[in-house]
Amino acid sequence: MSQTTLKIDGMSCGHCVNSVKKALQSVDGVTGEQVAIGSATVEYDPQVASPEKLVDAVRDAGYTATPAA
Ligand SMILES: [Cu+2]
Repeated sequence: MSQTTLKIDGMSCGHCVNSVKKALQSVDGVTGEQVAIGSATVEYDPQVASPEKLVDAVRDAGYTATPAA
């Protein structure tokens, strides 16, 4: 398993946290995520998912994600 942290812009409340959580959970290969306002830490199977896919999923949900490296 790999773990990455994303910086997320555009989140302001618990609703945003839930939206981002759902978006991350919808990505194949994601096995766990901790989401707070402004950031998310995601555990994923690197054979299936990638930081790029996580960023895309968050972007589709309407937020701006940047890998925090
Ligand atoms: Cu919100």
